Amino acid sequence: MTPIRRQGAATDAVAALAGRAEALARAVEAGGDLLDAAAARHAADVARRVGERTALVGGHVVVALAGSTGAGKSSIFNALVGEDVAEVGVRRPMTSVPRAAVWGDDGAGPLLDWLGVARRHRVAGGDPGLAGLVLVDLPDFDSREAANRAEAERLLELVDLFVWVTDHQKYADAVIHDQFVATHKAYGRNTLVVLNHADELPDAQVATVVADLTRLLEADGLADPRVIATSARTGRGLDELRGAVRDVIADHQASLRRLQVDVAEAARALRDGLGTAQGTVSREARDALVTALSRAAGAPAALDAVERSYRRDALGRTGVVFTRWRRSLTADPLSRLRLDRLPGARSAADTAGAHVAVERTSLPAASPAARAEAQMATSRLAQSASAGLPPRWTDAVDAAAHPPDADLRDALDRALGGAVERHRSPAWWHLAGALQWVFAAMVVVGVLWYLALGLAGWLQFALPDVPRYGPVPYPFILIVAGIVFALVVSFACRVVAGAAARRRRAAVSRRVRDAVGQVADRDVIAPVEAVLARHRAVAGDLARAAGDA
Ligand SMILES: Nc1nc2c(ncn2[C@@H]2O[C@H](COP(=O)(O)OP(=O)(O)O)[C@@H](O)[C@H]2O)c(=O)[nH]1
Ligand SMILES: [Mg+2]
Repeated sequence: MTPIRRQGAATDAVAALAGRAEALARAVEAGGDLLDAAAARHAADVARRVGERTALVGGHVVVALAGSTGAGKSSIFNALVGEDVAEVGVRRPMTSVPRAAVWGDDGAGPLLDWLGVARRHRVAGGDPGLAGLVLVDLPDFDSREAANRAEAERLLELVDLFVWVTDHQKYADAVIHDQFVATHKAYGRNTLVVLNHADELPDAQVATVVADLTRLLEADGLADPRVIATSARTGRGLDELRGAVRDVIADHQASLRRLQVDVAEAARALRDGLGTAQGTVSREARDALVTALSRAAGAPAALDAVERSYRRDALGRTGVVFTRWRRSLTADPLSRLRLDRLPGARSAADTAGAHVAVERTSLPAASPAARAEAQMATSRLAQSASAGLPPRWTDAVDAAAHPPDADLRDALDRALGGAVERHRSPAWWHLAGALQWVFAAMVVVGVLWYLALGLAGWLQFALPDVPRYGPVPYPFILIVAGIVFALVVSFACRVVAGAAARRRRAAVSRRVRDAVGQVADRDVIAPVEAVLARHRAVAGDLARAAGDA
């Protein structure tokens, strides 16, 4: 591989890592307070760290010697450096502040600043295979000083390669395994384990302890752990350790791999608390909601009024002329509810858009039962839409599904007012109405005729015979026929009007349903879908950050 191609591959890898870190940052941003707060904070730190670390040029590899007191971290540090730089503790721990040694050309200053390591040593000359190595001697992580432990943990977040240093006395300590090795098991490829103080045991026992330690590391979750037995006193195993570090440096990917794992782990932690959205708002849930909202908005009362008003007008226009006055004694049901907008007139909802002073209808307030039913349909819709999501998200979906009560009531009232309008008068009303006037006129003419005959007789006029059909006089025929025809037409129209009123009710009911459906879509379903879309966006970005998409 030529250096140029390698460089190209490296920039590709950096770009891929940056893309994942961006996806992680986006997920944290989009998820906001719906994510686990601690995991989100950590993820944001990781995303920031990726930017910071990849911006540091120089291709250095940061290797940390970590372990418990007396394991020999500082001694190994000195042995690798080739000078006694770090204090070695005989009885008590000596290292409370991290110390770094840098191999090769300088230029690691910004990196060491970023690591926050102030004590620095430059290794001039030395093994050219180690050029670029930044070796850090960490404070003991079992230190009784909480500050030392915290400092070790802080640096463990930043370094590229972990070298866990232990010895035959402490290698099985739970602290090492549970708190450090196991929690860093995802970085298996960036991990070495050193069993120091090997000179204190016979060779056969060293092999046994290495095997035992390897087993424990596997139990911690490390795949294929590499254990190197060393002695800082005799120099045993140090060449092997140096070789292992050299390999990591030559690989050029250690820092990217560490960050990649950081990003993937942070994404995985967030995904653990994210659940999986099962779907969106179902057709049935929407239908149930629209039905319940229509009822709560007073649609049944409005539709009753539509039907009754139609029938009332039909009978008024087509009924017997002499009995029409009775109808004027009762109010029109649509007017009473202020739903009597004329067809074609712009409705309140059309002009309102938002909150222009809008005429309210006079529909009665929803009954407690209708209101409870609407609440239940809303909650059910939220529940089914948020199935599979953890509580924080289901709460958010539920909140999105419940707009302020008064706003929803207003919107529904406007929707109803816009959907209901007064019927037009169909042609058959006019025809039947005209006929009724003709029949009324026949009756009036017949009656007047008799009155004229009576008056003429009283005044002793000699009159010609009244025309007759057989024995029946014409005025009598006029009166009877007028009444009979009027009753027949009135009855027929009553039958037709009943059916037409039901059809009218059905037509208006569809319009009401559409209008209420629009309110449900805008004020309930769209906000719910928005939360689900937010969940999808977060899940997608986390999958990308974890490298699964
Ligand atoms: N016998 C033996 N003693 C060692 C070895 N490595 C370190 N020591 C001693 O163990 C003590 C603690 O070593 P130190 O490097 O300070 O350990 P640290 O606390 O991990 O930094 C010192 O007295 C060292 O001389 C080793 O491989 N063999
Ligand atoms: Mg030390």
